[in-house]
Amino acid sequence: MMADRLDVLIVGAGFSGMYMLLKCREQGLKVRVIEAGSGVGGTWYWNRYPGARVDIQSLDYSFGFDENLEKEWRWSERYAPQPELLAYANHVADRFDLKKDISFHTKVTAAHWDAAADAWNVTLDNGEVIPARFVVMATGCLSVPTDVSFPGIEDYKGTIYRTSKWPHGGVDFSGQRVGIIGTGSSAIQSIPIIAESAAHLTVFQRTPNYSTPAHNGPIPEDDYKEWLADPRAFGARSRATSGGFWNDASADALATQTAPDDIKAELERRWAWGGFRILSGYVDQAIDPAANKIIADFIAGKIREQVKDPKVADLLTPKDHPFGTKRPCVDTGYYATYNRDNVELIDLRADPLERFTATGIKTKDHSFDFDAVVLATGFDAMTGAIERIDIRGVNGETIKEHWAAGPETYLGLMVAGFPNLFLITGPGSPSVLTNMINSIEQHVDYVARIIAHLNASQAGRIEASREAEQTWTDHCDQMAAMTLFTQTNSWYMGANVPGKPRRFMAYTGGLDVYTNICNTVADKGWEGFVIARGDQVLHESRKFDSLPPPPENMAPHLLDMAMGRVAAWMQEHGRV
Ligand code: FAD
Ligand code: N01
Repeated sequence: MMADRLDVLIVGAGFSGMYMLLKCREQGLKVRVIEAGSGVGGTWYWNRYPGARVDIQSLDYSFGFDENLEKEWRWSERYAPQPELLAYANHVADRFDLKKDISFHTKVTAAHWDAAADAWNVTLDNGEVIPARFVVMATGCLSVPTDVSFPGIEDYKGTIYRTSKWPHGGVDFSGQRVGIIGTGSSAIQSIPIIAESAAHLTVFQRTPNYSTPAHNGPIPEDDYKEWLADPRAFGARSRATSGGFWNDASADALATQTAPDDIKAELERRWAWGGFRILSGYVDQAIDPAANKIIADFIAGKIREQVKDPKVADLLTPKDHPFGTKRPCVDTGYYATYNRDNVELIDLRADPLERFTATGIKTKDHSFDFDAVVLATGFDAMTGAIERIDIRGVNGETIKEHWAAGPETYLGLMVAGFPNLFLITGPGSPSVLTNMINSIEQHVDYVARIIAHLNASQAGRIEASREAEQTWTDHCDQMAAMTLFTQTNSWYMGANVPGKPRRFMAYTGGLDVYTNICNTVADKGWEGFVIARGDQVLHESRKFDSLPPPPENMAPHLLDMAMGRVAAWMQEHGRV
């Protein structure tokens, strides 16, 4: 069944898809959104597990494109809980009357480029095929759970829940024996709440994570006043940072060159403020292992302070990765939960999980009976949702084939050989290293600008050149190689999915730097892009020349360390 041709087909109705829809409407485009779920909100639609909330303060994690929207919405807490975030998504959808252009309960299964028409033929799981000039993948970076399974799981007679597909009516664990597998952000948020109602909770931990306290509560008075005085300026300040949120970042302080008492005072101040502030006290933390260890040791001390049993505290202390190289967690009462009589921690490194049984889980040394097991086992991040769609570009190559060695993009926005296909917060953009809502707005605004430009110049298509894609991908790889990020088996590196190519997937240069690069590319007349109509090439700029200059203010020893790692990377990848 072939539908009428659209100007733009958007996949996904999370914050990315919703805002993209609005921007397309502003241009009078014929647009439709396809969403697998039955409502808007994406992440906040699916992840309804107990304790789910943002780890970026809500005042920052809000759209900034409409002054009236900002003024009429009030967050009730510093870190909004999932129901409120979902209510916000619905408020945005209703306020701008978005739902009428969204097809819910529908999945995009394929998108094939039709060169003769300068358009995509998009196939849905209901059999419909929709021709669309542009396709926007607003499919989310953390929207597809990993395919994790365990021997014997089909024999288990109790109930299995996934944090990322939580039942809409909630779950009552009162009086139940519950097991939870995983100790990432989802688990760390849900464990304290599940422990309050369950008769007994067993946490299966393979790798401990660093977590800092949210100190959730009312929005801090000072922040609120500042926001009220000028929401525009508040948002602009956030967007001009590397992380897309104001984090009181130090410009040049080095942990290795600061007196221990001063470091302690500074880290205590940041710990007391809560959340991610601890990440941005010292500029050498992300590059110099010695500096990183100072902060990691401080957090280890905080874990010991909170957990009464020293053996449990030790098990909960990360030892295999530098602080910040996995996304740090932000918790409410996580460590103290292990002081409860009804909570136990099982170290899967010492006592590996062997199988599920009819009544629970068998590890090497123990058997456990559970009424319910929660899988908080994570996502096939950044590429998972895109690669699950059969996307075929100009040569019939699939995007999965194009990314066989890891994702390669131009600016995280487009892929060579896949014209008129845009990624929102795709691999190669700052994305998951930032306050996502600000990254989403920047990307959507930019894609809307590209589409407007093409329409104004009566062009049929835009494509990233392979040269520009290669230069950008090398730049992303080199920027990541400077840091400690690449030394850790994280989902950022694709390491949580067996067989997934190992590449640090986000751009580490910061949202501020990245935004400038994107604007320069546009100002220079769409550098790195080929713009055409049918056989006629209207604009051809194959090289990308707008790399940012090397960091100016970096301490010499840090620069040496970072450049040494880049040189090693170049050698290893034959780029010398
Ligand atoms: P999503 O919200 O993931 O939406 C993508 C949508 O696309 C989904 O609804 C999905 O169903 C749909 N979709 C995917 N594939 C298809 C298909 N083939 N066909 C049809 N529909 C499809 N970021 C932060 O900055 N701060 C936070 O505090 C934060 N907390 C998070 C907490 C959790 C539990 C998770 C999982 C992520 C969190 N994130 C956070 C990241 C979060 O994903 C982003 O902030 C943001 O919500 C992403 O919006 P999005 O619209 O790009 O993607
Ligand atoms: O997933 P994760 P998540 N056997 O990948 C374990 C965002 N988010 O859903 O580390 C045993 O972090 C795995 O162990 P290991 C945020 O960006 C934000 O928690 O592989 N264990 C790990 O402990 C976050 O980073 C919030 O050894 C297995 C866990 O499962 C991202 O989403 C809240 C296993 C997975 O942790 C993902 O977080 C929630 C196996 N076979 C999510 N397989 C906020 O706070 C996996 N594990 C805003």
